[in-house]
Amino acid sequence: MRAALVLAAAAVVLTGCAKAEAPTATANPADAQAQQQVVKSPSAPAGGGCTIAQHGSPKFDLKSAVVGFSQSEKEANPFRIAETKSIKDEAAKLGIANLKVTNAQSQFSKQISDVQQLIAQGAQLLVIAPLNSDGWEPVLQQAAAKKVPIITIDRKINARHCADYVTFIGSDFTEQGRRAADQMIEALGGKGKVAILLGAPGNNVTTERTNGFKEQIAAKAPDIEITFEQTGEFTREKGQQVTEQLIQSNPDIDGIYAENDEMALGAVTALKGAGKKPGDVKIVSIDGTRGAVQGIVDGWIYAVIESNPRFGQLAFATAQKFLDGEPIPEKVIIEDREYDSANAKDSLGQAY
Ligand code: GZL
Repeated sequence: MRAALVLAAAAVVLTGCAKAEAPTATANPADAQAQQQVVKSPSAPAGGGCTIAQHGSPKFDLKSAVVGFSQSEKEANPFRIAETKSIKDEAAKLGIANLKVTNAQSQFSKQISDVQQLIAQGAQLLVIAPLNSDGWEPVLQQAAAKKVPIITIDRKINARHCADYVTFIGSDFTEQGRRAADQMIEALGGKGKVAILLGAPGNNVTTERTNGFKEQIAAKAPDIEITFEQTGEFTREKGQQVTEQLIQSNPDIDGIYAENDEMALGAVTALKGAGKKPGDVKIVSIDGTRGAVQGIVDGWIYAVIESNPRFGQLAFATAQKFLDGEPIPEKVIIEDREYDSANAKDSLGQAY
């Protein structure tokens, strides 16, 4: 049942229909809601998508294939832990016995060499969670020479659809920024001074989350002023450090937009250290980790926009459709849920 549902979802995605709701059954009912992936596909690209014939990859049986998964950041961040688990769990469910997993420990040069090694070890399919959007040429050339298909998840790479990568599966990060802005506008009643804890530079996630937030604030809340922005590099330690500086330089700050939960939780630690009380500064964040959703329950965080890391089912279903000769769209967008004071307590189980 589940496999059929997931493939059905992928089929809907692959044929470019507007939207599919594919509640996928899972072994663990508690995960059922969390793993429900609502996928919608933008209109299929003019070329009708990427087929295995166009790509040039040989056909192979996914179950007996060597599959390489390249994770980007160290697994201190629950987003990364959940993402890697999702890939491993789905590979196990599908009986893919030869999954090779690497972790670049947040070092881009290591991620490049990790993937080059996976190719040298005979990977027939690569699933990559890219740390950066640029600098992939050496890997792309090596993969193309061996006709190894690449599926990118989570972040985009600046490369050619089909010639370099089969598809990108991830969230609409600009929309996440807009939704975070809507929550911040509500939290501040439409006016006040806001700081942005920017994500790490060099990837589309930071760029799009920032642009989406700023566009929405400009369009909907002219009385909200963005008076501070600095990267917290998506880490808790840096998020705390930057917020400690922020409190000193901008003691009248009303709100903090953290571009991921790890930085938001670092900010909470800094606010506590400065003697602030829950709600003194309104924090809106993105990811949907358990710690941040608990922060809503405790009053320290106002709202969290989910960035769904559970790519496993869709990544392998999309790979199978590719191997079956179906055209694969340039991107497959997963919809994200939202947490606020109204649902946080009851939804903790869906957080990761
Ligand atoms: C989003 C992902 C981001 C997460 C952060 O898809 O790339 O990177 O939101 C992580 O937690 O650092």
